[in-house]
Amino acid sequence: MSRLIVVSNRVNPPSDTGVATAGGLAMALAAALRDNKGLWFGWSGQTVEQYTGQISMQVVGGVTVALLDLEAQDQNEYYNGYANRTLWPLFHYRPDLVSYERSFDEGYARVNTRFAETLLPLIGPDDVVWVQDYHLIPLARELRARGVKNRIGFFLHIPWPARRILNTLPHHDDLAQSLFSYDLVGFQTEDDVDAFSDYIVHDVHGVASPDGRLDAYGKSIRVKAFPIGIDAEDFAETLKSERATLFHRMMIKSQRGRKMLLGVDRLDYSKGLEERFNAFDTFLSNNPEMHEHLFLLQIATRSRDEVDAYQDLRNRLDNLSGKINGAYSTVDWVPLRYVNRPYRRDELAGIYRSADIGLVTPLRDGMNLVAKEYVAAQDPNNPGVLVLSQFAGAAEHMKEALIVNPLSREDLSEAIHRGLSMPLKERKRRWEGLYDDVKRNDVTRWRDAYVRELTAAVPAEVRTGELAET
Ligand code: ADQ
Repeated sequence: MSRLIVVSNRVNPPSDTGVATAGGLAMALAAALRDNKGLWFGWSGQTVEQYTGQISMQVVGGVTVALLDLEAQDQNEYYNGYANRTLWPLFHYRPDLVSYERSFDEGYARVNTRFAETLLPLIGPDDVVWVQDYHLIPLARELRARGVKNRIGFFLHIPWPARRILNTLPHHDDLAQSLFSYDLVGFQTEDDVDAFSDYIVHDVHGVASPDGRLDAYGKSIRVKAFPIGIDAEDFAETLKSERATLFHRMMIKSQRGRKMLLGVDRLDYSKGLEERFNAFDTFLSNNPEMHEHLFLLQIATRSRDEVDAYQDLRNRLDNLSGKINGAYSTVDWVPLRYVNRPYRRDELAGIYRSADIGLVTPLRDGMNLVAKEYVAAQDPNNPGVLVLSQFAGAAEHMKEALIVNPLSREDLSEAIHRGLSMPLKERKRRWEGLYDDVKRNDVTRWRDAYVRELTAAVPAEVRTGELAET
């Protein structure tokens, strides 16, 4: 029987005690690895003075994990550098925030080589390797160069950019070419598949077939959208937990009859937080009669603090929230509650449930699981309204949300107004459609669909042979 090996930058299976803090993705991957005695390989998150290539194997929550330590230079150039200062902003359509240095490129290549060298001896003849996300795009090429013939798949959790954006990256062709060492390349949405095909067809003169194959660089790969979901069943259980109930009650009490708008995001410029605050400001300015009847709770947990763009954003949001509260607060009312501390999954579930409007308004997002969690947390008899950015991958199928352009303050402000005055019947109708999708297209379905497709893929060797014959 073939074994699954998952490779990702960080490895975080839920420990027996830490289930409440683990995300749905980690739980779904961990379940698959437990089921077929698989392996999860990645960076330990630790740096050492001198790289040794030693891996430490441990069993966490029933999952075997193999962890590699990197050097501080690797962390700076590969993780903080190429992954988070170059690829992340570029793939989120922010070329203005991209920094590119040759040392980042070198660090990215070096770490991918280190991953390949240390993973190589762990791969058995029938194993299937599944690589996650933008940190590790060239990994399959490195493994192939070392003779690995196994099926190797890749899934990109973030958007694939339009080709004119990708063109601004030095050596973009090399990055795209490295994806042709995989058997299956999975994206979040049809839009991402189209953007990648468009680049391959127009910039590389490759050929796209209607059955989802892309031929280029003398190779043929399968490309497909696999929209990720949440673990809806587990989320429903979490919602019933004591802690979720406690948080729900606490929020209702603290609302004192006021409507609550809610945002939950990592503090990241792709999430559209500034635009959301500005739209809320516009809403308050245009609707003075609503003052004191509602507030916005924004939970934005700090992330990637080492990167300047994140510190700048944090400063701007601190200013903006202060400005809004200074302008509108009364002795008895604060319109914007802006919170930077993280919350556990069960706590979040209770908070989501008490929100009348879920504001999910990223400027770009691969999928956005917060939108799905918000829907899953609602009371079917009195559901809240999801306001969703047209630029979130989730908008491709969550059509019953109020879809907005987050770049327009007026659009967003009007959507808030519409959500607040939406009759119960319409709220229920929209929510039922959304919840049906969240339940059906959950993370287990995503994982199983991907692994099934990868396991069935024709191995690279055979395909390349066929191409050479034609
Ligand atoms: P993220 O950019 O992290 O993920 P998202 O999908 O919104 O974005 O959130 C992932 C998880 O983090 C959710 O389960 C959410 O509950 C949790 N989370 C977010 N903000 C939080 C906060 N302030 N406090 C506590 N928990 C918080 C990347 C891509 C997404 C894609 C996912 C999965 O950027 O587009 O949906 O991977 O593929």
